[in-house]
Amino acid sequence: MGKKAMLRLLFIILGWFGLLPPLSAKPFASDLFCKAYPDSPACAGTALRCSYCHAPASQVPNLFGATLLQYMRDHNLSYPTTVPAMQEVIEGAGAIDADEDGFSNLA
Ligand SMILES: [Ca+2]
Repeated sequence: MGKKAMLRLLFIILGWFGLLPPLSAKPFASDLFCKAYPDSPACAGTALRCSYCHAPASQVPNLFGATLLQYMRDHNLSYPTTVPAMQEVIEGAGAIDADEDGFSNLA
């Protein structure tokens, strides 16, 4: 048995016994959001829903998600990977009135 086949067999055995982490990890942004805003009702007792920033059952951003992306582009910010960076993006994009109803996104 070759080295590649041995590794494949090892992963199969480890996966069989549930010793490998799940391949589909929890979305990073929702974890970071709830660390940045632990008192947010959106994080109360549950993970932040994907629909907070994405269209249902897709990776396509909804209006708020699109506003976040636009804010990052406009301010030359990369995707937030720390709590302060997430707070900067949320608070910056939150001050915008994306749907033009007269209230900011976070109002
Ligand atoms: Ca609004």
